[in-house]
Amino acid sequence: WDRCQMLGIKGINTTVEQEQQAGMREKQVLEDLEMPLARREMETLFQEQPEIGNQYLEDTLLRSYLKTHLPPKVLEEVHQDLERFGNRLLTQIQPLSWECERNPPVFRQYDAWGRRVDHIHTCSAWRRMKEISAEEGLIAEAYERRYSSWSRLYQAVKLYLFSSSSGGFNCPLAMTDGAAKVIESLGIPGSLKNAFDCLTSRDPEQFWTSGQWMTERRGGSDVANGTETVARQQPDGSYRLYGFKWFTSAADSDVTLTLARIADAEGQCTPGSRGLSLFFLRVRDEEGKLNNIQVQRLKDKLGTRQMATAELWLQGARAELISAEGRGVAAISNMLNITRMHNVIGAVASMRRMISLSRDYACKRVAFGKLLKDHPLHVQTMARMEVQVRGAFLLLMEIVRLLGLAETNLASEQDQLLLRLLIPVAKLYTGKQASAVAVEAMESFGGQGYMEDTGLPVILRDTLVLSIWEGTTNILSLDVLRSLAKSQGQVMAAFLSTVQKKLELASGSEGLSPAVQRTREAIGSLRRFLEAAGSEQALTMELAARDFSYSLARIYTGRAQTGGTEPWDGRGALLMEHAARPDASPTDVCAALRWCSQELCPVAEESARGSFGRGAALQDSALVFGNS
Ligand code: UCC
Repeated sequence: WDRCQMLGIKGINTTVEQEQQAGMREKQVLEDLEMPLARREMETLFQEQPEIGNQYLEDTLLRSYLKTHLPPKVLEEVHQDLERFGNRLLTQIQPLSWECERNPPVFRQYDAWGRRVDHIHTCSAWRRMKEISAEEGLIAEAYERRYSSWSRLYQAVKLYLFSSSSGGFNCPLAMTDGAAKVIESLGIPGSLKNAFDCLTSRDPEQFWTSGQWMTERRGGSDVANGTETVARQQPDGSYRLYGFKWFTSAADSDVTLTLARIADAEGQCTPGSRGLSLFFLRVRDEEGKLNNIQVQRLKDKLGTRQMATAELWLQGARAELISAEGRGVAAISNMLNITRMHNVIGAVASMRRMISLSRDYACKRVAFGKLLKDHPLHVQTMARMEVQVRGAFLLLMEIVRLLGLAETNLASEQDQLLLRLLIPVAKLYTGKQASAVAVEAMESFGGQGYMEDTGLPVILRDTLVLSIWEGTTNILSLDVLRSLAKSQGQVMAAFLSTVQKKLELASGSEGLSPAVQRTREAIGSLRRFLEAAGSEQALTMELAARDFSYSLARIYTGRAQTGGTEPWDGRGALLMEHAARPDASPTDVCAALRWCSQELCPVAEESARGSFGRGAALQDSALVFGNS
C-alpha cells in the first residue's frame, strides 16, 4: 500500500507564518507561469499538495465558541491542552493514522499446523492509537468531570480534533464511551466496577475498548425481530450466549455489550423487543483466548478498513446479564445515544478536514491563469460548504452541552427533552451533510481528488458510513417520531417554546432580521403541519418523518439566542445566537443569514404538495416498482 502517501502536514506554524508562506508560494507559482514551456516541464509546475496546520489553532469557529461559552478558568486550561494536542495530532498522530490505513487488520484462522486460532492481527499504529486515547483521556475526560458539565464538551472537542487523524480509532472509542455510559447509568454495579475503571482509564496498560454487537444476520435496523442469539443461564448465575453476530465493528475490543434472548427452562424465548436483554462479556480471557467465540471472517467494507469488523459465532460465550430481563433495547439505547453523538463528531470533523484541505489547495492551485481562490464561482461553492459545516458544528456543540448538563444533574426537564430529540436529529442530518460536503470538496481538487494516493478518497469512504451505521437516516427519522410519541409530544413542546423564546430575544439584532423573519415563518409552518398531522393517519407521519426531521435540524440550527446579556447565558448556541454575540464577526452574521435562506421547513412544503397521503404512497410505489 505504498501508493498511499501522507497528506501534507505543515510544521507547527503560526497563522501569520502560514500566510507569509502562502504569499510567497503564490508569487512563485505566478512567476513560473511566465517561464518558457520546456523549462517548466523540467523544473517546476507540479501541483502542490494541500496541507493542514494545527487544527485547533486554525478553527476560528471552534475557538470563538469555546471563548464564548467556557468559564475563563476552564478556557485557560483547555486552551493550553488543545493547542498541545493539536500539535501532537500533526506530528505524531496523523502519521499513525496513515499507517492504520496502509496496514488494515489481517485475519488468520488456522496456524501452520492446522489448529484453529482465529487471530486478528492489528498493526502497531492501531495499537498505539489505543494507548494515545488513554493518555489523552479521550474517554476518561467525560467521566472524571473535573470541569463539571463542561467536561463532556471538552471531551467532544478533543474527539472532534482527533477524529480525522485517528485512523478509524474513533469508532472503538465511540463504543467504549457508550459502554461506559451504560455501566454508569446502571449505577456501576460491583461486578462491573473493574470494567468501568478500565474503560475510563488514562493508563494505556489498563485501558479497555468495548464493542457493540447489535446486528445479526436477519437483523440490521430491525433489532427486535432480527436478534436470534439465545442466552442460557448457568448454575452460577452467569449466562452462556449462542448465536451469530453479523457486524461487530472492532472485533479486537476487550469487552462488549450485546443483546440476546434468555431461554426459559423449556428452552423457549420471548419474541420481539420484549424478549431482548443486555449482556456484558469479555471477548478474550487473560491469556488472549477467545471466550467461546469463533471468528467467521472479516468484513470487506467500502471504507473504515482500518478496523477489524467481523462476523462472530458465539458458541457458549460466558456473559453477565446487566439489564432487567426484556429491557435490553431500552438499556442499550444509552449506548446508542452516545455512539450517535460520536457519529455527529465524526461527520463535522470530516467536513472540516475536507474544507481545510480544499481551502489550502485553493491558495496554491493555478487554473486559467490565476489561483483557485481568485475564481469567484469556486469560492462560492466553498462558501456554501462552510455554511453547512458551521451549522453542523454548532448543532454538535448544542447536544454535547445538553449532555454535559444532563450528566451533572444540571439539566432542566426541557433540556432533557431537547437532548432526546436532538440526538437523532443531529445524527441523521449531519450524516447526510457530511457525505454531500465530502463529495463536493473532493470535486474542488479536480481529478486529483479522485486519486487514491492523495489520501482524499479515504476520507470520502470513511464519511459515507456515517449515514448508515448507528441507524440509517430513515431509522433515525422514525426515532425522532418515537421520541415524540414516548413523551406525548413534550419534546416538541420543548423544541417550539425554546425556539420561540430565543427568536423573540434575537429579534433586536437588525442585521439578523431577515433570518429571524424566515425562521418565524418556518416555525409557523411547522406548527400548522403538526396541527394538521394530528388528525391524520399514522401513514402521514411516517411518510413525513424524514422531511420533518430535516425541518427540525434546519430550524434549530438557524435559531436565535436567549439573552445576549453579560455574562453569556450559555444556552442554545446556534448560528443566529453565535452571530448575536457582542464580539461576533460579519462572517458570523453572514453564515446565519445564508443558513436561514435555505428552505427551513421542507415538511410543510412537501405536505402542501400532498406528498404524505395514501395517494402519494401509491404513486411512490408505482414509480419505483412500475405497477399502476
Ligand atoms: O453497531 C453498530 C456499529 C457500531 C459502530 C459504532 C461507531 C459509531 C461511531 C462513529 C464515530 C465516527 S451499527 C448497529 C447500530 N444499530 C442500530 O443503530 C439499530 C437501529 N435501530 C433502531 O435504532 C431501532 O429504532 C431500535 C432497535 C431501537 C428499535 O427497537 P424496538 O425494540 O422496536 O424499540 P422500541 O420498542 O420502540 O423501544 C424499546 C425501548 C423504549 O422504551 P420503553 O420500553 O421504556 O417505552 C424506547 O423508548 O427503548 C427505548 N428507546 C430509546 N430510548 C429506543 N430507542 C431509544 C433512544 N434512542 N433513546 C432512548
